[in-house]
Amino acid sequence: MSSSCLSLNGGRDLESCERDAELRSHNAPMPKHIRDSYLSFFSVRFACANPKALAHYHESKMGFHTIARREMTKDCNRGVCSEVVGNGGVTFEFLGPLMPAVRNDKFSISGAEFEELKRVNNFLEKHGEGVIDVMFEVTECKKIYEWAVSNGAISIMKPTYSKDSNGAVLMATIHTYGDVQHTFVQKCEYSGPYLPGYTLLNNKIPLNLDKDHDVPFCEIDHCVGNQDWVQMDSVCNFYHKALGFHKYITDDDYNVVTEYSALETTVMASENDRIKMPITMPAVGKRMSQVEEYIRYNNGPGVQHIALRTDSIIKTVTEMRRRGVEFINVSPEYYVDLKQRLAAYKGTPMKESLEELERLSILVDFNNDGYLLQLFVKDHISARPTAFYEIIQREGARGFGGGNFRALFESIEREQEKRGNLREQS
Ligand code: TYF
Ligand code: FE
Repeated sequence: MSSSCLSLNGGRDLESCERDAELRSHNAPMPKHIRDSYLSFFSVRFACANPKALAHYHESKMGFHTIARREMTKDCNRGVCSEVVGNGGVTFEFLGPLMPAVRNDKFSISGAEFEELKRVNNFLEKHGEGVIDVMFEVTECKKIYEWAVSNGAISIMKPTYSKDSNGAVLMATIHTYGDVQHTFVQKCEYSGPYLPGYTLLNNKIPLNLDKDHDVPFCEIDHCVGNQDWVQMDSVCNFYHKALGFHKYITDDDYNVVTEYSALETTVMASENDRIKMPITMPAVGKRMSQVEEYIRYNNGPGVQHIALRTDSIIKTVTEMRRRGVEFINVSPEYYVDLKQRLAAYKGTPMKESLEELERLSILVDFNNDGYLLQLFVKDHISARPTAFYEIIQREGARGFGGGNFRALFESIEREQEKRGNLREQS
């Protein structure tokens, strides 16, 4: 039995793990034509108590607009309702349970709807509000699903068509770390704004939006998954064997910072590198790592941050700050040090002024490929100190901000300390 089966078996018995192991294709990598069928992130689904409230937060603070919703109707959407918001190429869906997951003949609800209701309720009870499904757009849903399941992935939904007047979509869902899922979405000449079966909304004019006040985002850049002490290798193996992802190599040296924040990261990516899923694990250090704090409050592994890529971070951050969003601030010495480091930098010239970046507390990292600008939202998405957003602009650099890790993690620790969750380890 492989270790990925051990840690990701969702409590299954040995026998069913062994059956899967037999099906597993003798260590061969996923064939290239299947690996090539991953296109990009499609959407991220959150489990939450009140989808309209979370959608409103994203509209008012982050410039999203509501594009669709799943409403309770006579004959469908009886278990979970949702709000779908978008900004540029970023799409989020907020799922909220319509009732407790207790079978009751008074409610007419289909088997599949009841299963989804159970998953959302279970997620909320165990983890609070957070990311339940990271969805990928693909061109070969069935092939990816079948490869994944025969290489150890636990199925949640086998490939299933759904359609409406805008066309059809083929979707399948598997289980990944914690209680997080991946759904593979294959559009079959589908022209609607999200998925079949949703009520489409035309209110493309979000709150406060005139041209000078938008919050530009392009796409989801990466989604980081926090693991607990033993699962790192098995999770990375799972992304490689079952999903056909590869290890994405960058210059970032996560080990340099273990003294401060005690974590280790391996970035797993799709063939075209457009889907990046860094996998992070706590490491032994002097202090309680931010990953440990997450694991404790999330009650296990889960998605820790979602990085949203923008092509004008100054505009995005200025507007988010104007709307009242607070960001993690690094110490002023960071910019003294940065100026010295930049003086020796011969790469891509920076379009942005350092004064403005400093005023907005934006972090800068650079190497031979180019530079990147990044910043982290201070408040978490839910009540718990768990998931949060990163804002990132890439100008050639393909890393994750390695040069900022030390200053960033020290700032994150200051916030952790305020919560009473930073202890010296003995
Ligand atoms: O994605 C990254 O690697 C960077 C840095 O808990 C980072 O955004 C890594 C771990 C973490 C916070 C930030
Ligand atoms: Fe990140």
